[in-house]
Amino acid sequence: MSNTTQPQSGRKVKQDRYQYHDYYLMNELLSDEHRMAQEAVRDWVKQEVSPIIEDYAERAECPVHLFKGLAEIGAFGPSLPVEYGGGGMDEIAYGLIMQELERGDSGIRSMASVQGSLVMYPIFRYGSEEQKRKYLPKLGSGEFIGCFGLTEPDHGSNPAGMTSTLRDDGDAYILNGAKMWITNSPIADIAVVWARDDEGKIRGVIVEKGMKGFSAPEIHGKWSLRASITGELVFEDVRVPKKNLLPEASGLKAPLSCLSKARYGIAWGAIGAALDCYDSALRYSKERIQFGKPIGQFQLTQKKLAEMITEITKAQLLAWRLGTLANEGRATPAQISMAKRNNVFMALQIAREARQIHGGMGITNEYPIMRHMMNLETVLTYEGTHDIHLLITGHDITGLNAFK
Ligand code: TGC
Ligand code: FAD
Repeated sequence: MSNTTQPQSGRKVKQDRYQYHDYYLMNELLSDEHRMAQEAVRDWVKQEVSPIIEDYAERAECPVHLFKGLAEIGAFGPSLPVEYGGGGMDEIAYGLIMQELERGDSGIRSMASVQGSLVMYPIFRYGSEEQKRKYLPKLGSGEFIGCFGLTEPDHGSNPAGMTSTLRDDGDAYILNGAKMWITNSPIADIAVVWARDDEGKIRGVIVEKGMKGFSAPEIHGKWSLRASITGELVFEDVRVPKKNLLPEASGLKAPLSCLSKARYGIAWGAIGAALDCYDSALRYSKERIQFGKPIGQFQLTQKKLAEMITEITKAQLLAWRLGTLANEGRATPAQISMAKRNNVFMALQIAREARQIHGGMGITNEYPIMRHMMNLETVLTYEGTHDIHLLITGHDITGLNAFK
């Protein structure tokens, strides 16, 4: 991908896609630590992600080498304690880091979401001290890659229906079943896997690469999140030592609590993708001349741009307030659902409007728009679909449960 854009007017414009676009001066609400974290990640994305991401996405290849860099900038478990491989920062710093990563690409943010919120967090929250000491430093440093297996081929939105089993067999459990759509599974060293024990209770285990009967084939043919690797997890009589059971996790609440952590990060992350699309559209609208004027001078283009920054600003305020509640330990799962749903949908709408502003150029890889748009189709679906989050809000406000 070139670092310059060339609108059909023929003029070359130096592209710097890393503006704040901070319309309501949110920066004033941040601490020095927040700003430092945000800038460090923004610089890293600019140097390490943006120059290569279009190529990787085009080839549908995961830039696995970025794991080490992500670890160095503190993207894995930013709000987990330092002694357990985390960043020791607060929830707003975590959110800002996800926002800057997703400004680069949703797939890169996914790498961090899964590693930090879906692998390190369950081990931190539900694991034994031995498990924490064994796995967390390696995950935090990027030496180990992890994945999270909840979704099954026949149970996506309804994980309570899962059929994977853990049969008690002396000093081990025998794991059988299959998981589907698992981010990073083909490259993972460990998988946090959810399955039913002999009493039918949902439990979590840490499965290690190389265990007999365990395989993780890649899923090909994705038109979305192409720079992220996705696969299955297949368990055929896998003998998992009992010491790999997460002792404190019992029931569906355990994996759902991990989802809350990741969904929170996505609520912030989606703003980054929206900002990148908006920034590109704003620049293009000033450079692209039609009918003798920049297209940004037409009222219809201004309407699109003005609505974009309005929606981004609303999403930033929602994320910031959610972050302050999360810092106080008061963010509810339903509040997190509302922010995930709203902000991801907002980002997808902005990608679609930005694509229109770029005209034909908007469908090319000279601009990040189509890549973000395609990525956001996944983000709208994973970690709970757009409609599932709506029903979670519906349940919360009415007290009536659509799922039962
Ligand atoms: P339900 O009866 O509502 O809940 C069971 C228990 O869990 C509690 N709970 C939560 N706790 C923490 N955080 C949450 N988000 C929680 N949601 C529910 C709940 O209070 C209850 O506790 P208790 O004490 O009463 O036992 O369960 P349900 O079976 O009716 O399901 C509700 C529903 C549909 C909302 C839930 O199943 C759901 O969220 N479905 C969506 C599934 C989903 O999001 N899957 C994501 C898979 S992972 C993924 O996509 C990773 S992509 C990562 C990347 O690449 O970035
Ligand atoms: P389904 O549940 O079959 O839903 C299909 C449609 O039906 C949706 O529109 C849904 O909203 C709707 N629907 C379902 N139930 C209802 C209802 N009660 N009321 C109204 N509408 C309903 N999972 C993991 O465990 N780990 C991962 O790392 C992971 N990574 C992923 C990466 C990618 C690229 C993708 C695409 C998915 C990933 N997932 C992962 C799975 C993801 O969480 C599921 O795809 C998601 O939860 C939806 O499940 P499903 O695809 O089976 O859709």
